[in-house]
Amino acid sequence: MKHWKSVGALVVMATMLPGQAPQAPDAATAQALKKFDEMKFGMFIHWGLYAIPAGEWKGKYVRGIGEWIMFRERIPVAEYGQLAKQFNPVKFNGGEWAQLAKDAGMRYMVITSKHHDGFAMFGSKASAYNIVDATPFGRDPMKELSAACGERGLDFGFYYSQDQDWHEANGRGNNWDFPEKRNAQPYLEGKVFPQVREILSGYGPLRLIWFDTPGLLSEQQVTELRATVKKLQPGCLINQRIGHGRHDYAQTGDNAIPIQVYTKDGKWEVPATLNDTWGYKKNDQHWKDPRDLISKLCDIVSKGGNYLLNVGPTAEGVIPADSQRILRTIGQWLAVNGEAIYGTSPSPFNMRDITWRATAKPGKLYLHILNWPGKSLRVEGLESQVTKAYFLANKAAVKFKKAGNGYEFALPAKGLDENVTVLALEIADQQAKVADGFRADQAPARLDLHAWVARLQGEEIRYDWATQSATHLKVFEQETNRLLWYPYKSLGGKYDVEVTYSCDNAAAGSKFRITSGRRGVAERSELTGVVEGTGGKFATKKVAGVLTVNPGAETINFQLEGDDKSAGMKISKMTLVKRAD
Ligand code: H79
Repeated sequence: MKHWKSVGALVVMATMLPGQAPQAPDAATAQALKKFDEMKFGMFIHWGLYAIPAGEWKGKYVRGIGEWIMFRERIPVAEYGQLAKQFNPVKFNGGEWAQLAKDAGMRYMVITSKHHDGFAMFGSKASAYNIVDATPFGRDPMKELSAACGERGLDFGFYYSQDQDWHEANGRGNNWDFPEKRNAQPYLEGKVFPQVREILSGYGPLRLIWFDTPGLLSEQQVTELRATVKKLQPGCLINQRIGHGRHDYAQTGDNAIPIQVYTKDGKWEVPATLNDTWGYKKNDQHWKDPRDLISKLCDIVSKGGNYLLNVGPTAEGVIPADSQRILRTIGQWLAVNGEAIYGTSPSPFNMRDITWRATAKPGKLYLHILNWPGKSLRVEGLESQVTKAYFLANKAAVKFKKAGNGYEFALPAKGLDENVTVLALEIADQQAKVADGFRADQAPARLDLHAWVARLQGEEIRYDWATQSATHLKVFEQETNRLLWYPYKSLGGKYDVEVTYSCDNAAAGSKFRITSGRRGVAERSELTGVVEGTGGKFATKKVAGVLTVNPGAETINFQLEGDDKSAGMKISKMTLVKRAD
């Protein structure tokens, strides 16, 4: 089991924010980036042979993300490859998938042309291990999909796993069939470069290519990979996970949202799941709440990012009904409130509470009210003169007055939308003026790290808006659930830490650990303690000790250790209070 950890650590480090600056864009790339920035919302599709076992192998449930089943079960190539003979997605209809994306308000689609299992989901001359040559289906679904997207005005792109390929002796990852030392170069020349040329040639203009888990390729190899893409389609954007800083735009970790507006290093995107898997798993019914997803869309866009939400179609070629339901709910919200999402710029404000987020257009601000504050909304630090305020949902005018160093808006007792209500403001400046201390890049001295903006790592852990806390914290044998925050760049120094949580007295006693920094790095700072019972009510408790946050620390983590009692804890937020010393 030990190798899991080392693989995991490597993968995680390669996918962390903030990463290196992107390549300086040429004209074609700059134009593509502008379009990509305006789109904000896309559909990710993980579809491959792993949809057949769908999270079960030899009658046994397999934990974790479904498309990793070959790796986790150490399935030999000869055995896994047999799945191809069964792959016959007769219900596949590219037009339906593209229409779903359209109905969801998504503006682009990214689908797995080849995942880590090495199986090409397109007709490939470079490797017979592909959907046209190795399955009874015998069709190239990617042709149909790219055409269906084109017809509906959706941009199209491919995911391609460049370094990990468990089907190949010289691909990374499969050490059960291929224990000998790998040599990546023949694999790159024999499979990766030819296949990348194929997907860039046969499927129309690609908005982007999405590489993943860069791992161990050399700078020279990655440079060559980039050149292979740009030679065929100069305007095809390359994501950060190509490695070595050879990207056009950045990624956060999977399901990870940074807590601050994050624009200095260029465009970025959050890849995320609707349940706990990318590839289809028949037993994963841990669907995320549309309200949470809509709120996260607002949050991400307010910070300058795009949201790439995943569906995992079945082996028959059907997108699960729950995924469709969730996406259509988001689409209905966007049909009313899209003006506050598409083509907007990031919030000029920093993120000091959970109540609202903002996006901007020239002369306008959109306040996305996530957590209804009651009869009035205070917006502190807004110095521009507001000339008009109204809800996007009904265009009804909203009364407001100057208050403190900002404004106060009079609200009805309840929101207009059960998810997020958007309040549009017209302001006298093209760009909102914001007071010192409230601007996007300025971390407040008392910083609430809400569980809502944490990356929730592990199966089943969820944010629950009703209690405003992360629930279902469990300690699994291998993968402890964790909450992880990506700190402000301006954060640094010594902090007192408070935790707001609830725990039944009977469930108390689990150990917790709070860390700042990076695993295995000397400047890592750590606090530990024992979860005390709170009688099931939310309470704020100060943690003993002082947390040191080094500027540039990658993450701040909260995790439980020890025993199953931890399942009784609900965590609402962690607060960092800057110390004078
Ligand atoms: O394509 C999706 C994932 O398959 C891919 N990125 C998204 C977009 C991805 N590659 N690596 N990872 C995600 C990190 C995976 C870590 C884990 Fe494991 C896989 C945790 C559990 C299974 C490897 C095996 C590390 C621990 C056990």
